[in-house]
Amino acid sequence: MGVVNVTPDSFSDGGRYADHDAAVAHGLALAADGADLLDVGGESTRPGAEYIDQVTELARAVPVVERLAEATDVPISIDTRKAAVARAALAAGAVMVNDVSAGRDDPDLLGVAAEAKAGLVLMHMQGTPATMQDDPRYDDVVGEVEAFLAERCAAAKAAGVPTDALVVDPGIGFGKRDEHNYALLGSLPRLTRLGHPLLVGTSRKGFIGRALGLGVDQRDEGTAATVTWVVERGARIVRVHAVRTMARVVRMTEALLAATGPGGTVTVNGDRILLRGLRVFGHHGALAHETALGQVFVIDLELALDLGPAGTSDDLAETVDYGRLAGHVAELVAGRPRRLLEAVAEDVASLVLADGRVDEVRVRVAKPHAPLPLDAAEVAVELVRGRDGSR
Ligand code: PMM
Repeated sequence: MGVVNVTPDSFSDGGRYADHDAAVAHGLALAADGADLLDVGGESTRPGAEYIDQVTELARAVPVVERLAEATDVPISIDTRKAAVARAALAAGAVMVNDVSAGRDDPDLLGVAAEAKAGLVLMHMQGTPATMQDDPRYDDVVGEVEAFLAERCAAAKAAGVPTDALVVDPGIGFGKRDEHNYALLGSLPRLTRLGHPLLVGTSRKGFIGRALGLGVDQRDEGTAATVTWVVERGARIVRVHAVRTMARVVRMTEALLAATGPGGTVTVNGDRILLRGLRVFGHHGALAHETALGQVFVIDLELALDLGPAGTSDDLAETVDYGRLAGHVAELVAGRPRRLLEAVAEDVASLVLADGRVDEVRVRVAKPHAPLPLDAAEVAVELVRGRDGSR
């Protein structure tokens, strides 16, 4: 997805394409450079940017959409938070709406996308562009972004947008500190499990500038590193400024993936074997009566591995036999007493990863009858371990 900003103040190419002729020429150049999508925006959403009125945004973006739609077959998306702008751009030839507010700023936008049978990008943002970088805070950024995107997908579906029209985006740099951006970039496979194509926009953003100590016009190599990273982890669309360079980076990353399969700790295709609610009697605990009397532990497992070979061959030998695995885990948990649930979970993770086909495992160990001073529904620990020892 190539960026065509028709704004005087966008952080990267702001001002240069403010004029319609120049924006159209830039869009056509991006199309020639290999863009699969052109994202036309008339409102800057860079940190600190002020809200602009509908009339200005319409006047900036819609003529550019119209002229690009006439001049190229590359599909066009409209980057807007306003239903009226989305409606006019769709009428002018756009086929997708990219809403950085995910339908919250103008709830009519969801209905507009539904009616036009358009694609719809729902992005996470904490706050608004004017204030989002003031003091972003999260308890669990990945969990919160995941829950937000799931909720916005449900809202879009309720407004009539078909499931297969939805694209989700973690909103890199939108109400996020660097640590939040990195946490999200490290957890993209989890977001792919929402079941919608994942769009990621890292191009020339501030966290790259801070990592390299470089200004906005010198961040394309840093952007290239992030593009490889996100494609390997399941992103289907990357929103970039330097289309020719990044199209090559994507093609090379895809060639590597095709030849070698996904590396690292996580299967890029999101394949999983789930084993939930395995109840085992064991003697783990920090208290003497727990070790003496024992109690029930409930284990949930999620294994990331490529299920393609077994799916094709229909041969159990090509995959993890979950029946056998359940037996081995039950034996382990019923065996050596451990003081902490963390240690039990770590033991189980090591056992699962002993099968070299498993790229990553999520282990959850719950103690339904934990001796707690207060009334609590459940106590559990959960950890994720990768084949290469990553956490
Ligand atoms: N980033 C910008 C603008 N629009 N839309 C989506 N879906 N995702 C993004 O990451 C995103 C976006 C900011 O970059 P710009 O000012 O260069 O357009």
